[in-house]
Amino acid sequence: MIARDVVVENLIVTAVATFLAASAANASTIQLQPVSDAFARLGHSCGGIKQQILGEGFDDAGNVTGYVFAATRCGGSGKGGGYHTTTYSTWLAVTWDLGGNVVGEITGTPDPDPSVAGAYHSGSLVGGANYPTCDNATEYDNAFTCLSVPVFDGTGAYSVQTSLYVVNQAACTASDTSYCTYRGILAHECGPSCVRCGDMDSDGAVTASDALAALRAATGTGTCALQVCDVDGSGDVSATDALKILEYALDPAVSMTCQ
Ligand SMILES: [Ca+2]
Ligand SMILES: [Ca+2]
Repeated sequence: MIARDVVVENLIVTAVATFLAASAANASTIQLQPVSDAFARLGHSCGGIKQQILGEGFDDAGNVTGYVFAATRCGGSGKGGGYHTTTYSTWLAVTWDLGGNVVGEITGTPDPDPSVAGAYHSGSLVGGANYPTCDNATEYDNAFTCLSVPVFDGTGAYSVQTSLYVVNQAACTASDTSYCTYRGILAHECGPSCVRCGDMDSDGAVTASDALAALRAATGTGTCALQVCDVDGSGDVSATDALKILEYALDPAVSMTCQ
């Protein structure tokens, strides 16, 4: 068995060297969907309804919570031949399932401004502390995207955040978001408290790096919890587990069984 493990180990080291550079975390992300009946909520639809979608967090049932700001601008001839537009808008408190589909909505509550989900308007600068990826240095920067700090659910496997795309910073304000676009983003990944079978480094993906870490644990130069690295359920961590992790990294159809 020792000789076999040496062979397996050599195989893994060679394969790791080959595939390590190509390995990367691959958390999947989807967008939270707009509400389908915004027209009914607004009572008007003139030239389309724009929806700002802001992710907030998770409820006790594990569904995603957030807000949608729906608005439509209606133009018309005013008295005396002048032209004016009327904007009809409403806030919706929305719940989405983990597929990003709307599963519940309440109109008009609690009338938040966009800062509720991390958007922050400080004077003429858009972004702020809740959007750490903003790199707009001056009020004259335009056409940039920021991401809010992700909020994880109780399992640490899902996170929601808001992306903010600013078209015109000067025109994008808390009261007029015509020149900004907010989108709720739901990611399926491993956060700090997430334990995934084979994902030794908890980065949300099983890669050759995890196989190498498991190999180190198997050879006594590292440690790894059984529920993460004993992927064949044998009760210990061996080079066989490392090989299986590597096989899974290359082909997710390979089955792993952690306790
Ligand atoms: Ca990993
Ligand atoms: Ca094992």
